[in-house]
Order: sequence, then C-alpha cells, then structure tokens
Amino acid sequence: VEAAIPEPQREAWKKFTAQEFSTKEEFQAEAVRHIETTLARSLFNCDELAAYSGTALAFRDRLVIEWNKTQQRHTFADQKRVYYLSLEFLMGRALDNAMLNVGFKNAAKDGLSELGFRIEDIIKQERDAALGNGGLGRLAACFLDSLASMDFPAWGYGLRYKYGIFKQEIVDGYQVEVPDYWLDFNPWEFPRHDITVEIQFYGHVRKYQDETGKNVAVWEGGEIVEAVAYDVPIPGFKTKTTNNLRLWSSKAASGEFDFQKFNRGEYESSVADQQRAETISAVLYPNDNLERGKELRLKQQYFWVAASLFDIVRRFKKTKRAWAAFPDQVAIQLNDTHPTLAVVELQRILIDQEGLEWDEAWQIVVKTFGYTNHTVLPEALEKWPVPLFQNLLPRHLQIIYDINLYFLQSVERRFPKEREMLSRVSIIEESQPKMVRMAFLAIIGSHKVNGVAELHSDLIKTTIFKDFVKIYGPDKFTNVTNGITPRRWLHQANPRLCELIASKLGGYDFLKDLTLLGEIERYVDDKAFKKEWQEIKYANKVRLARVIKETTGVSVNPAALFDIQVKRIHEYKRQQLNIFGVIHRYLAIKSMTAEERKKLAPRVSIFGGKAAPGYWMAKTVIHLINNVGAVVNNDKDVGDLLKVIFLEDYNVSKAEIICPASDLSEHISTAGTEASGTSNMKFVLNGGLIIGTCDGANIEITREIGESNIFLFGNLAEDVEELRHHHLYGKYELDPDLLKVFEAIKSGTFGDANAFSGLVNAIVDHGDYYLVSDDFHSYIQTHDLVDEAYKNQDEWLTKSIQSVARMGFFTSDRCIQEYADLIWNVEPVPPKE
Ligand code: 8GP
Repeated sequence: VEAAIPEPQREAWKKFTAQEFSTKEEFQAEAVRHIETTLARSLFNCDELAAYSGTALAFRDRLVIEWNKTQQRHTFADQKRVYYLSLEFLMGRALDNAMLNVGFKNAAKDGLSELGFRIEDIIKQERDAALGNGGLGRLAACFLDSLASMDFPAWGYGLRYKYGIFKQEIVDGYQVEVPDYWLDFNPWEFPRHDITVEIQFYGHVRKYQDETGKNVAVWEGGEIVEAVAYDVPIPGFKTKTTNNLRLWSSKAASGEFDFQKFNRGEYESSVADQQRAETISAVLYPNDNLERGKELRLKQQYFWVAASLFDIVRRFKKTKRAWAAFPDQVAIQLNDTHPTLAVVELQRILIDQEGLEWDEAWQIVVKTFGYTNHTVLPEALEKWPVPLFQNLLPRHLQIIYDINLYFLQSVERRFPKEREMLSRVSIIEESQPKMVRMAFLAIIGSHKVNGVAELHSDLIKTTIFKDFVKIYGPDKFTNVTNGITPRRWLHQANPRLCELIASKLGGYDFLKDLTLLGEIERYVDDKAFKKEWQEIKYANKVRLARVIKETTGVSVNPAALFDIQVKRIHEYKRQQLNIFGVIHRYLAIKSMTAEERKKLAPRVSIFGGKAAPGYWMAKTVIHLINNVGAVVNNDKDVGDLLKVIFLEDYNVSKAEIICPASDLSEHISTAGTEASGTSNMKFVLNGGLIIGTCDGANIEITREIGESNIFLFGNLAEDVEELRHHHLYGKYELDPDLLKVFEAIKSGTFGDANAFSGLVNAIVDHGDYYLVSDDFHSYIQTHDLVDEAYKNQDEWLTKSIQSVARMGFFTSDRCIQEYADLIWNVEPVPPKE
C-alpha cells in the first residue's frame, strides 16, 4: 500500500508525522497550545473546565496516533475481528482512564500542578458518558477495555444518543428526571461525516421472477434516514492497541426530496422531516430489565443494526474473499436481543443483494453470530407485534417467516410426536396480535448462546429455553460468568489500595493478570500491612462521607459500618427488603436500653439508584427510603447509631467513589432473578464484604473467596416456584417482625401511610412475588451476624484481605478470553514493539 505513494511525498509526510508527547513539559506544551488555540482561551481566563478540555485534547491526540496505527495494523494482519453490538455502553468518564491506560497520569498531575490546577478537580469537570442503564451497559464498557488491553482486533457498535440516561434529582423525597444533554463538549468523539449509511424504513416488497426464473424480492419505497458514524478511541492498558467504538447518529437523508420541498416552499415540513429523522438517535430508553415495545425503539434497533452491518460487510468485501469465508473473518456478538435484527439483515443482504442461495446464506449467518442472554425475567424478554413489524420492516418480516418455517419443519421432522412443541418454539407467538419473539430468533440465528453466571446459564437451559436445548443439544448453550475491568474498578477507583498491593507484588502486572492478587494472601498476618489496609478503607469512607455531606447535608461518622446498596431500583433487586430491615433496626434501637445501645456498632445505610420513569413501585421505594432517612437522621435519640442516606444520581463516576468505601454491600435479589450482578464483584475487589442471596455471581464469588467470607441468607432458587405457588393457593403467615415494620409505616411514622400502601400490599395481599416476607427473618438474623463480626476488626480485616486476594477470577479479561475461545475463535494482534 505504501509503495503506491511516491517517495518524495512519503518523505515529506513522514518528516511531519504527529508525535506523542513523552515528558511532562511536552504534555504542558500540548495542553497549553490546545487551551490557547483550539479553545481560544488564555492564561487569564483559563478556568478548570478549560484546563480539563486542554488536558483531554492533549491526551486525545496521543490516543489518536495509536488508534490510527492500530487500525492499520489490524487491516494488514487481516485476521478475524470481533464486533460487539450493544444498544448500551455505560462508559463513564474517559480522561482518568486514558491517563492511566497510556501511563502518563503522574506527568499530567505534575504538569497541571505547575499550571495551577489539581488533577482531581480537573478530572471532575468531565461529564459521564452515560449511554446505558445499568449492568448490561457497564459490562459492554468493561469488555471494550479488556478487548483493547488484550490486543484483540475488536469494534464496538452502538447508538450516539443525544440524551443518555436521565439525571436523577431528589425533590421532597421524590425522584425527578432531568434530561442528560451531554454532548456540548465531548473531546472523545470524532464525527466521520464521510462515513454515512442510508437506512430504509416502511415501504413495500415487490416480488417477481427474473429472466433465469429465480425469485427476486425488492424492498421499495418508504423513507430513508442517514446514519453518520462517530468514533471513540478505546485505549488498552499497557499496550499501544487502541480500538474503536463506533456510534451512529441519525439525520435526514440529504436527498433530492428535501431540495424539492424547499423549492416548493415547504420549509417547515422539510425541517420537520429533519427533526423526525434526528429523533431516532435522540434518547436512550431508560428501562432496565423491562421492554415496553415502542415503535421508536424498534426503529432505533434497525437503524443501528443496518448501519453496523453495512459497515462490517463493506470492510469484509474489501478483502475480496468468497462469502463462505465471512464467518472466518467476522464474529458478531449480540448483547442481549436488542441487535437480533442483525441476523435477519445479514440474511437479507446475502440473498437479496448478493444473490446467495438461502441455505448457503443461512449457514454463514449462524456461524457469524453469538447471543448473550442477560435475564430470565419475563417482562424483559423482547417481543414485537407482527403488524408493527409488517409496517416498519416488511421485507424483514418475510424473512423471519421463512426462517421460522424452515426451523419448524426441521423440528417437526425430528420430533414428529411432539406437535405442541411447535407452537412453543415458534418465533411467532400465536397471540392477538401475533408477536415476534426476539430471543427465539436470536437462538436460532446464532451458533452459541450464553448466560452470564453459572446459575443463570443453568436456568435458561431448564426454563425459558428448555425446548431449544432438546432441539439443538446442550452444546449450543454455554456459560461465561461476567467480570469487571480492574483498571477502572481498582486502579482508577482505589489508587491507594492499588499502590499498596503493587508494593507487595513488585509492580502493577496484576492489573493485567488478576490471579496474581493471590500473592497478597501471604500478608494476612502482617500487622503493618493490615493497618495500612484498614487506613485506606477509612480514607475511602471519609471521601464518601464528604460527598454525602455535600449532596445531602447529612454528616455521617466514617467510623460507622457503611452498609451500601447501589444499583437500579427494581422489585426483584429488593431494595424494599433492605429498607424494611432498616426500619426494623430503627424500631429495635428505639426500644433498647442504654447498655444495649453501647454494644451496637453504628451504621450508615446508603442507597443509590435510578427508577425507570414509569415504574411506580420503584419510585415508591425511593420515596420510602428518603422518608425513613428524614425521620431517623433527625432522631436525636438515635444519633450516630443509625443514619439512612439516599445518594442521588448514582452513575459510573459516583460508583468509583462508592465501591471503595463499603464495609458491607447488599446483593439481595430473590434467588434466581439476578442473572449475575457485577457490582458485587466491584465491592469485593475493593475490600468490602457482602451480604447476599444465593443468586447470580454471588454463588461463584462464594466459591472463590470462601463461605466464611460472605454473609449468605434466604431461600434458594430451586424453592422459589413452590413458595410462590403456596402464597397464591395455600395459607401462609407473614413474618411477625415484618408485620411490626408494616405497623410502623401504617401508623404514619414515615409520613403519609397511603403513599406506601402499594408497597406493603404487594406483600400482604398480592402474593409477595419476590418473597420479601419469606426471607425477612433470615435477612435480619444475618445482619445480626454482621454486627457481631464487625466488632472483631482484626478478623474483619482478614476476611477483607482474603477476599480481595481470591477475586482474580472476576476480571473481564478472563471473561473475554472465554468468549474468544468458546464463541468467537479469534486471536489477538499484539503490536510489534
Ligand atoms: C443485567 C442483569 O440484570 C445483571 O444481573 C447482569 O449482571 C447484567 O445484565 C450484565 O450481564 N441485565 C439487564 O440489564 C437486562 O437483561 N436488561 C434487559 C433489557 C434486556
């Protein structure tokens, strides 16, 4: 390729090719140049935001240089690439991550300090890139970090929402949603106005036979929207590999149509078209573990999938290979069912546009895709009404019908005696209206299906996808237990703990091979080490206490036991169980003697998390937590023994402060409902103990760190179904302690009791689906054990250190290696040093 460019031209270019800064002074020169020229600011009006911007741009330049080289290297290597399709990437802030991953944070710190700024203040200027709801989106972000850090040739594909997840404000104890317009200054994205794809919607299908007698389908008419690429560099840790995250933004197609409208003087309606097009990528749907079936959501899905596949196919075609080689060059992972249309779109491209026969095309499709399931909750499983599909994507619906037909025929041949199975496994649900079941389409269109923790992967095989295990055999289904990136969740979030560990392990290699953490277990009896460990936890609690004071006005004692539950608010995650437990504790304290009170360890119960705007029950839980806080925190009689905090607007950057500050965190979902959980891993990795149910990854965490290092309680997944049945059809009594809590609520102790009647009635009158009452006693007892254990600080510290030492398994690097081996069959492309 290089040879095609004339020698003198090459020489001239190379003389001036961009160089990376490599000293503090060079960093300062770059930052100041950007502040003065890119931002048009000066020494006299450079505030912290401008200093952030200059720093970010200086680091961005560094990333871009490696990013360009990486993309070239990957093209030359001509190896199989991974494409991670996700509607959500919950990235958080980029600057600190970039500084740490390229290894230049100290230079920047000193350089900024000489210019009169503190690096912590500068980092805080950045807004979170919050293009996700919760665990599913954050997992995608951790995966990008691992893929780059491990030198895999990989791209992420997503949507460039103008509004990410809303900002949460708490007003009079209620959640209020404020739009998150985050793009006014985003130095991390590169608009690629030259990379656009036209995306078609609506219209109709014309079928005919061509000269050779072949059946041809043409999708005609409808409307065209343009997808524009925005690229975000993803730097690996201690490697030059810098991968790409491509986010698509929608705009009106700049076609003749508009022009004619303008000429006809229809200015307003032409602008309206523009806005309608832009609506597609305008906003992230703020639901976690819930699908609402809105047309705009399906439009988002097709828009993103069609643009991404066009891009992937275009890249493949440049290699001039035969189509049969496609799955040897391309692995596409479906992050949940949101991108399942990609299966149909690839089949459409191959048969309608490239002229392949159905069977040949279908083999390519199935070999290309893998599907990750993230939930068994029925309300989260995607289904789309057939009439909506028919209208929006008529050709795709036809192809889905054909996929279904061939699939059902093969099932019928193999299981002729099981006719009821056909309707159970059909992609089309025979309801009114008929529905397209996206999970079934994803299974049929992929060669591997995985769950995200062992229990979850077992559950999908025995419940929602049982028939498919019978049809395809068990090998199509596998498990890849989730992980987290230690770069963000230890190195960045907890620099002091990281440094202490590094001092014992002789460097930071453990951040790339987390199993090396095992070595620190040798220091569990080392007094000085333990003391430092304890001091670091305390300092992290002080840091969180400061944030609590600033945002809620409440002073909390950093010496108290910090008991934290932060995650999306959802009935299955059972924040209601936690707050009922807190009320129980409050009532207990109120009836204690002075002697008894002395023996009790002071507690701070901290909650955080967003409720989906339309999820009334979740909002009621937030309201109750805040009202309990208002009563307890102002009860002089209770003082430091109990404080209840709701931290507003929980997000990635807040999590980085919260996770290192827990003594105890809560992962207390009804057994069998939380697919994995990943904050459980973040808290343990930062030396906090956890209380939890036998659910999701809690089970594997227990196996790794040892049963004596975790507080497990509650019913097991295998007993849940029977208990629920019993609630509905048998006689059962509610837990007496829980009833006392309800009495307190009903008597108005925490404000207007009517506000909380729905919450209470779900348990008292409506079958207690999430088994709050069944688990209450065990929960309270286990908290008593926590109180006891916390009194012995030395033993607590031992548990903390042992747990961290044994967390190596939960790095997302391990996870990505498993995907690479089990599902993608891809190899890294390491940079030549
Ligand atoms: C989440 C799971 O709830 C969580 O346990 C898991 O750790 C995380 O995915 C990453 O695997 N699932 C979802 O957010 C989810 O399924 N959302 C539905 C809309 C698809």
